[in-house]
Amino acid sequence: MKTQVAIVGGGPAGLLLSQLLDLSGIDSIVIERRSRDYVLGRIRAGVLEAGTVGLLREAGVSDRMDRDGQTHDGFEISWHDERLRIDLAGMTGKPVTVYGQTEVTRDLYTARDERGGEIIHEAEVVRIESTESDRPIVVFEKNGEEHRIEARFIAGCDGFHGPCRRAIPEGVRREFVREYPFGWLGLLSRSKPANSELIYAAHERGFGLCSMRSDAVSRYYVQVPLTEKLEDWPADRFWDELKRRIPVDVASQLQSDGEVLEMSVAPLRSFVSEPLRHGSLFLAGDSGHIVPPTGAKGLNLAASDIFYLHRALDAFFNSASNEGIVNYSAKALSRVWKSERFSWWMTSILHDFPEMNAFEKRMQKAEFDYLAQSEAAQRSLAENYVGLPY
Ligand code: RFL
Ligand code: PHB
Repeated sequence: MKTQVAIVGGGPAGLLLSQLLDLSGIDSIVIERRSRDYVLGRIRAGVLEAGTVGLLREAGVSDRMDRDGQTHDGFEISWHDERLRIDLAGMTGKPVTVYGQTEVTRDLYTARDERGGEIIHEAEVVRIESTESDRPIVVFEKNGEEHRIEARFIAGCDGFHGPCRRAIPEGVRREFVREYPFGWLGLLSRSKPANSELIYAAHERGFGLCSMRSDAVSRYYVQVPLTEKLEDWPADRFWDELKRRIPVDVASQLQSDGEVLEMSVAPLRSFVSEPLRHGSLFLAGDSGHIVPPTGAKGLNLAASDIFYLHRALDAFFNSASNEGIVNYSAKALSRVWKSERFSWWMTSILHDFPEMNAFEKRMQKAEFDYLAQSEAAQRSLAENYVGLPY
């Protein structure tokens, strides 16, 4: 098989890249390890920055998002029963859009089908060869047989556990990691959201988040120790714990009798791998970096990587310019590191860290009080939450 760009991974990053390339007249093949149903069964991010929304519109996949997505002009942070609203639209002129990653991915699959895009499912990439040449090769296994794709470029959109990052030689690659000693236990429920806007709740018992997917589907999270097992958390225990961490007037609005659609635990991690290009291989999205979900940045960073990568490949194939290719890693990393900082900071001020002493606990409360009193601090938070410019 031959193509211009071989894309490893059919998550949001890989699918969005294949769609944008197609619109620029560039061929690609997407290779995805899982089935389509499996990919669409994963419940992940829910908040889209205005830049991501703009890119999805450019990709021609925005009809459902523009119809069903919720525009949020603000969100709240709480400390026990004290509530603070961050006026995103008032401070930045931009809202965020609440529309689930599952729906984004579904819209991208539909668009790829309509344009006859090639996506090979249940095909596991096992090796990447000749990345330092201009004829790199992707080797994948499907139905017990090995296949090869020869391409001009390879886009590693294969998530944190995929093989592409490891194809960059160890002497070249540098990894930066911060692991957090807790995870988020999430619950998706068929119920009216407890509040019309998101609430990030800091509490001595640990962090809690009230989010949503629509007027009829809510998404909640509680911080849990990494040792915690899903089977130890029947829904009743989850609701009890969440209610203790969120402001009492919000807890009174919580509908805990709706059907539970999904529960899962995700570890929290900050991670960056540098560089994001080696020869003809690019990394984009979670394959190159991970943020803890507290800033709602994971999916949005995947989108900004794809923005830069699409522009670079379009200039290469359609205008014979190498510049975007050469600059991709530095440009993408510059935005990645700022989102890493924001996600790390949000995580640090809102969670209960087991190793924190009394002084550090007071520092967290002081951060909250400063935010509550300072418009400058709120503006900085708002600017980061709606997304820094591309
Ligand atoms: P994805 O979505 O992980 O997609 C990568 C795809 O690559 C495939 N793959 C392979 N394909 C072929 N051959 C191989 N050898 C392969 N190895 C892997 C995988 O099957 C997969 O389909 O990465 P992408 O496209 O970069 O998108 C990034 C986002 O998915 C991610 O940043 C966010 O979802 C992160 N994230 C969250 N972000 C938020 O903003 N809010 C959240 O609440 C939130 N929850 C989450 C999350 C990520 C999670 N992960 C990665 C475990 C919850 C979880 C559980
Ligand atoms: C979600 O709705 O899943 C969600 C929202 C905001 C976050 C993280 C997750 O910061």
